Amino acid sequence: MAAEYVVKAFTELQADAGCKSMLKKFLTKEVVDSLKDKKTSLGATLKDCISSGTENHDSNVGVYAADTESYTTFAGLFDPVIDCYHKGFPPSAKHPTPNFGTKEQVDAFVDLDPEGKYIVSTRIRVGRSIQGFPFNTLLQADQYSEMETRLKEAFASFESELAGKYYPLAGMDDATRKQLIEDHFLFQECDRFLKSAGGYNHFPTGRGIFHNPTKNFLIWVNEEDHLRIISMQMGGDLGMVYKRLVTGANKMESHPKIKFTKTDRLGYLTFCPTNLGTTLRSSVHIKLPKTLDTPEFKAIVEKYEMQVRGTMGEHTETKGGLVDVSNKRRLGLTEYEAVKAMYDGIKALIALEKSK
Ligand code: ADP
Ligand code: CIR
Repeated sequence: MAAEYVVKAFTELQADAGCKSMLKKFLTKEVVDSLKDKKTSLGATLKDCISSGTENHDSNVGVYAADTESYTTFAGLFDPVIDCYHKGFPPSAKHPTPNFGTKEQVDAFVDLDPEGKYIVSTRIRVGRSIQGFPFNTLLQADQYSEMETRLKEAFASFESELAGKYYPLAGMDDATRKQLIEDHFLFQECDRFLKSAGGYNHFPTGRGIFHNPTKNFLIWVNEEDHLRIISMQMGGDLGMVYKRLVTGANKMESHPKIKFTKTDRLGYLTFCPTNLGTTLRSSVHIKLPKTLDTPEFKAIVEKYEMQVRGTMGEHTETKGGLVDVSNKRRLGLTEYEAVKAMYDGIKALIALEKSK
């Protein structure tokens, strides 16, 4: 059954001239033949890993790993996708050890927009997966609940600025939920790419959000990844946002009862191959009315390896000249380098806007 699905998916993708996904590009006849009957020890198949791109031909990428082992069992598909998305990460490549930068390097991240004219808000997130659990595709309801219970206990160890409370999604009143989404603090259940990969199985079981009272340090539980650790605030003070993120990520990492999934080659493992390695996305919501989408803007985005999204999240439209600009690469470089590339790129975009 799974093998038939893969063969049919291959034929349909190849026949769709409008489909530009990496899945279409890298799911070759050879890959289909060699991987269609394989299974990981938890029972994940190639079908599980390609269902998103098969059901959504407008995917950019189109694949998700059903479990940790999928990255090796189905390496024939994942390796070229990883190499392509992260702009040069061949099977022989190895992700560097985590490095958030020296004190001097971090102190050099100053406010990118001290006049407050361009940057509305700044956010940095990292994703983490807990050892011993597969990704959404294979997770069962009791596993979601078990992870939630363990994480709730771990969150209790946050102190001072990072201390806060966990709010489960199940039972949250509608008005609170909608307000949290509108203010960019909470995730929604509406990403069809994620849905097709099984991202909303058993929803909202085990899903929730931890945040401090000021809502500048947050942790999403069981959205796309087991954890998304987030630091965010209004304005362009990237240094402050980064320092808070690093403190929070280190605190979680050192918790005696939670071990994160990491490999020598791919760094931290995530559900989507685009997030592997540092798993870090450092973004600003920025207004650039004179230069947005001009060839000069696009050249800077390319040069600093950045990505442009709509401000309500990935795959959303840009509204009123406000866009989300972030680092694109997360694998094959350190956390510090990923933030630095974005920092320099945003500085260049603001300089361009000022010159017009
Ligand atoms: P990610 O992949 O980092 O989780 P998404 O594009 O899916 O990012 O966005 C998740 C949420 O975070 C959305 O509500 C989005 O509006 C919000 N967000 C992302 N970047 C920023 C930012 N710089 N400022 C404010 N909100 C942000
Ligand atoms: C897609 O393939 O478009 C979605 N599964 C999201 C992939 C990750 N993000 C991206 O390429 N920007």
